[in-house]
Amino acid sequence: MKIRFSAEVESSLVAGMPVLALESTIIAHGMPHPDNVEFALESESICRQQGVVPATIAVIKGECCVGLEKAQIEFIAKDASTKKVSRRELGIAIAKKWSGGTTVSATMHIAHQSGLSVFSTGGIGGVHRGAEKTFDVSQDLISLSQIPMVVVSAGAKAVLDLPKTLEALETLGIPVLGFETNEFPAFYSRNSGLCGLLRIESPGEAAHVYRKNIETGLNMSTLVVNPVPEKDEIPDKEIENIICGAIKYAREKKIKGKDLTPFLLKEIVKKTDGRSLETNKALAINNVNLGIQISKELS
Ligand code: PSU
Ligand code: MN
Repeated sequence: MKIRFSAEVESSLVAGMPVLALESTIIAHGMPHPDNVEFALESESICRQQGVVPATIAVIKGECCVGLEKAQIEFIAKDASTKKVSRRELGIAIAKKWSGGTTVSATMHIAHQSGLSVFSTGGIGGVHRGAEKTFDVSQDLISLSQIPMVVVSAGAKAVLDLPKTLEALETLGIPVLGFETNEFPAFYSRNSGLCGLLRIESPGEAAHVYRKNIETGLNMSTLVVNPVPEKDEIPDKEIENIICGAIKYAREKKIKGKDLTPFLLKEIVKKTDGRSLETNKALAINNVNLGIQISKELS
C-alpha cells in the first residue's frame, strides 16, 4: 500500500520510537471549525511534549497520509469538500483523488499498514439505536475485530445503543478493558450502568493484554475504554433528553447512513450551547494522554 509519511513519523518508525495514531473524521466531521483545528493541534502538541510522535491520519488528494503538516490539518478541518472516508471508501478516495477525514475503521487500516500499534480516538462507532430496523452498525466494529491494535476510546458514542454495542463487541471477539473502571463509559458521561468489564489499573496492563493477544495469533484489537474526566462530564440524566431529541429530529429529516453520526453530534452541540463540544474535546484529549502512555509501554 502506498503511504505518504511525514518526516517526523518516518524517522520515529525507523528508530523504533513511540508513535500514536490519531484519526481525522473527528476533526473534519466531528467538531466545528475552528475548534477542530485547535483540538487537533493540541492533541499533537501533547504527544510531542511527552516524547511521542503524533501520526494524524487522513486522505489528502488521494494519498494516504500518516503525519500531517499544520497546513494539511487546516485543509481537512476547513475545506467543505472533505469527505468522510471509512474503510469501504478508501479505494474510492484514492482512485478519485478525494480528500477526507478517515474514520476509526479507515484510520486503523492505514495505521496498521504503517506498523503503528496504538490509536486514540474520541468514541468508537457502534450499533445505532433502532438498528433492528435500519441495520445501521458502524464499520468500526468490524475493523476492531480484524485489525490488531490497541484502540483507546471513551466508550462508544452516547447517541448509539450502548447495550447492543457492547453485545456486538462480545460477538466479534473484541476484548474491552476498562481503564480504572469496570463500567462501559458513555462518551459524554462516565457511567452507562453497563458493568462487568475487566478493570485495568495501568497502561502497562493494556500493553500486556495486547501482547498476549498477538502471541496467541488473534487479530482483533484490544479496546481500552477510558471514562471522560469527572470535571468535564455531562451526566447521563442531563444529556439523554437532548440525544433523544436529536435522534427524533434526524429521523424527521431522513438523515441516515454515514451522515447520521456527524448530524447528531452537531445537533447536540447546538442544544447544549457548546457544552458537549467541550466535553468531546476533553474526553478525546484524555484518550490521547492514555494512548501516549500505552505507546511508550509498547515501544
Ligand atoms: N469520536 C468523536 N467524534 C467523531 C468520531 C469519533 O469524538 O466524530 C468519528 C470516528 O471517526 C468514528 C465515526 O469512526 O465517528 C463513526 O461514524 P459512523 O457512526 O458513521 O460509523
Ligand atoms: Mn453507520
